[in-house]
Amino acid sequence: MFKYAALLAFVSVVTAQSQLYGQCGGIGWTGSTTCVAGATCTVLNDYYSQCLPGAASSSSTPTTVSSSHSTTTASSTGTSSAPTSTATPAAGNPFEGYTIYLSPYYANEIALAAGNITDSTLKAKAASIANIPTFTWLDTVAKVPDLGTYLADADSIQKSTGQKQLVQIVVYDLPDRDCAAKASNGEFSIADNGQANYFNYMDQIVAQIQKYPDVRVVAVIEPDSLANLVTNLNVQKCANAETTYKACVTYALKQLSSVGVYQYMDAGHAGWLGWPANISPAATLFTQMYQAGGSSPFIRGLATNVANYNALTAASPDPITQGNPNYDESHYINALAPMLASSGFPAQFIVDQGRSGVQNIRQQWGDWCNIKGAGFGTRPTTNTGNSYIDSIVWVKPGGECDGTSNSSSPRYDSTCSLSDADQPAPEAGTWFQEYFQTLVSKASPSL
Ligand code: RCB
Repeated sequence: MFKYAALLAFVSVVTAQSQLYGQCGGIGWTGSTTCVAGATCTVLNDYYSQCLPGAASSSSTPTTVSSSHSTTTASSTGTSSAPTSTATPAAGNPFEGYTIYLSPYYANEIALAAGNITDSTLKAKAASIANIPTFTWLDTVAKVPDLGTYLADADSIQKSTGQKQLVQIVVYDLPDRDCAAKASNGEFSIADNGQANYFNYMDQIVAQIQKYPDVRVVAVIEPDSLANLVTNLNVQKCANAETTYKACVTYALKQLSSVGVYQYMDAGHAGWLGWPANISPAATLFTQMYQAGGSSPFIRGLATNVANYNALTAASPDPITQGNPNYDESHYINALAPMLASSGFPAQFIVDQGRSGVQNIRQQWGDWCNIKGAGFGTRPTTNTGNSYIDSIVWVKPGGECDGTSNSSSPRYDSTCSLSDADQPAPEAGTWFQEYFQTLVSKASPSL
């Protein structure tokens, strides 16, 4: 009882003054309109005032600032502005009210793939995938200029149709990438200037984004990286990469926040960090990274199930999940979100369902490579039925391979030769036609 009273007292202190970076005003806001010492309540837009670092405010009148990220200025001049820490965050779900830009790269892959199918029914279903938004993986520095092309395209679509455009990217080029596996090892190595190369990669991304301040960008940050730091520090390559991964992810969070990119750090999946032994250390690490990134409101939360196969809500637990109460992504998120919130990270989630249409197809939960019999899953939607989840998304572009089954390849990972892995499989990221056709034919809901 005493503890409860003490908690109530604590809560009333917290709600009396908003925390640094907390909300302190805006249409519909019913909470505190003053900020803790050292912060000033600042109007960012009609819907969101925020406690930003600065002279303490004793008044409840928010200070108005003009943002260098102003839509009017940018669209009338067409010029780019320098990165700024005053980019305007919109309150709420960044997906609401936006049309997701369709990746021309994926559309081209789909067009080629459909062209190779003779059965007319399957061909039509395959072709329809080009209209379902996926993320663009910036998995090499050479792909960064493509982002500029897409942003320019999205900008012009937005201007001609009046529909606000959202471009989805995956930032995926850490040095010593995929440290616990081999199939997706990347172009940079820590021993060979990797951190500086990564910072340069990030600077190039930011330079593209700041040219198009009217286009919204949502980014998934570095799949597998932080999850590997939770569970795989016994792997030498991961232990060696820990400091560099943290420095690079921090740099990404700060730089992308400075140009107003809404970010979701990759958080593995229920069958990785959802295990009881893993979830608390995971929450601690994600909160640390959020804070290292300046607790920016643009660090919106976490992405789960990227390139994996778990259900959002399983009809019944897959037998391979036995022993884990978090047997699907909903259970994982519902367990993780309050842990993060209580440590100061008000995380929201996006969940990859691109290849989750068929369940109970794996031998082990840790199997991740080209799982046989997978089908495309629930289409991207903000109608998620879970207030922690901003959107169901398709992060992994279905049809792109997870890893080669050729044991003589330098990036061969034996996971890709397991009995539940589809074979023969080409190199990670390249097109896997037979796999794609199965995803189409087994899609659930059907195409
Ligand atoms: C990555 O692989 C696997 O999770 C847990 O231990 C247990 N119990 C690839 O590396 C992921 O499923 C492990 O801690 C703890 O109480 C990437 O290349 C697997 O998905 C946990 O670490 C308790 O009974 C690829 O892109 C992940 C392990 C109990 C990515 O997957 C792998 O970890 C889990 O077991 C039982 C795509 O998702 C990395 O090591 C497996 O169930 C187990």
